[in-house]
Formats: sequence, C-alpha cells, structure tokens
Amino acid sequence: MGVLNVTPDSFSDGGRYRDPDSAVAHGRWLAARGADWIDVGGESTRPGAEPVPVAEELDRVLPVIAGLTSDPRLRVSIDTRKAEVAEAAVRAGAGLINDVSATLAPVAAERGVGFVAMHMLGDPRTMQRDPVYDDVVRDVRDFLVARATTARTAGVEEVYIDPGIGFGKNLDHNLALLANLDVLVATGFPVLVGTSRKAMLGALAARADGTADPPPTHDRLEGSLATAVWAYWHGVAMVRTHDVAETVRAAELVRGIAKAAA
Ligand code: HH2
Repeated sequence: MGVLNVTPDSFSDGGRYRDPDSAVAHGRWLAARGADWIDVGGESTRPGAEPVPVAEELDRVLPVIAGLTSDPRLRVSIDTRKAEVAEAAVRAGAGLINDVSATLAPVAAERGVGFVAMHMLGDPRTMQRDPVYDDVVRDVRDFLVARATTARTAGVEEVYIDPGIGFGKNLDHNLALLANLDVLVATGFPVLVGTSRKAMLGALAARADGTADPPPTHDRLEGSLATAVWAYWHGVAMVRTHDVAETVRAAELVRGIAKAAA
C-alpha cells in the first residue's frame, strides 16, 4: 500500500502533493512501482494533529481519487476517520476504507467495499501522552478481532487488521507489537502494518548511530525497509509505505533468498 497524503501537515510528505495533478501523478508512480493500493489521506493523524473539517477533507481527497480511478487498473483506499468522507470517497471510486479509528465498518458494509480496522489508543491530539496497556499485544489483538468480527458480521468481505504502530504506543509497545506479529497473523485476518518513516524508526536509528538526534523523516529508509521485510517475513499481508519501489525490491530480494533455500 503506497501512501499518498494530500495534506499540508502530514509528518513526512505533508505539503508535497497539495496540487491534485501532482498527487495523481505520484499515485500513478506508486502503482507503477508495485503498490496494490494507493492510500489517499486528507487529514494528518500524526501525534498532536488537530482534526480537519469534513468539507476541507473532501476538497483535498475527492479530485485525487477521481483522477486516479479514471484508470480502472488503479485501486484506491481512503484513509479517513469520517463516515461522510468515506462514503464520498467510495462514490468517487475508492475500494477500501482505511480507518485509523476502526469505527467505519457500517459504511464499508453498506457500500460493499473492504475495510481496515486499525488500533489507536485515544485520539491523535493526545495519544502519545503516556499510553498504558495491561498487555499491549493481547489488548491490541482483542480489540482488532472484535472490530474485524463486527465488520465481517455486517457483511464486509475484505477485512484487514492493523496494530497501529505509533498510535498511542511508546517505543517498547511498538517493538512488542512488531516482535509478536505472529499473534495477529494467527487470528486469521489479513494483517496490515505501517511503520514507514515513523518516530520509532528515528529513535532506533539515533540509538544505532550513538546520537541523541533522530534523523529527519526522509532519512529513515533503512528502518522502513527493515521493518517491512520483518513484517512480510512474519506473515503480514500488506505493508503501508511511502517508499514503494524500495520496499518491493527489498521484499523481492528476501523472497528470492527464501526460494533458493526451499
Ligand atoms: N499510519 C498513518 C496513517 N494512516 N493507516 C493504517 N492502516 N496504518 C498506519 O500505520 C497508518 C495509517 C500515519 O502515517 P502518514 O499517513 O504518513 O502520516 P500523517 O498521519 O501525518 O498524514
């Protein structure tokens, strides 16, 4: 899944694709490099982000979705927490609702499209203020299975679960979730993971470099690739990334080694 944020303030690609033509061109490029889904988002959910009004979010995403889906080979997901935006995006051609609030299953069921249930503790404004779990892996799994089961029961056929790396999780929580992806895979629901360029990778890169300063978001490719390959290796169905071409290459490379060993 390739990330296409049409926002002024996303933590990594904010402001780069505000003009719909450049956004559509980038989406096509992501698809050409191997993305099965282009994930269009009009509201940043980075830690501390303020909500965006519905009309503004619609203005941002609809022209881009329409532009991308004018090519019937391209598959577009809508990254939103709002039912109105999800509905309009599906009418414009989106085939998957990527919902970081895990509340929009009824819209996916009614519209006959797929659904991503992601785990988030709290909301983006406050989620990184000292998140606490009993057992992060079990708590996240139980939440996701409940939401995904509700979606299936409502009639949604394609349902992914996503642990929501960085959404109300400290570094230890994120590491525990990545270390125990098999627990999510064992639920039987296809798993989606998004680590691309996130703060946890900055923190780990700084640790590896022996410095206090994390590298900027555009300089976290090693971490994005290492965690994407780790995720594939542990059975996830899809990774969400800004760096599609590099991720496809890294995954193919490891697949080649695995094939030679078989
Ligand atoms: N992460 C982000 C946004 N949407 N959706 C899923 N399913 N999983 C994720 O991990 C996920 C997501 C945050 O990344 P990004 O879109 O790059 O940034 P921003 O929220 O600042 O637009």
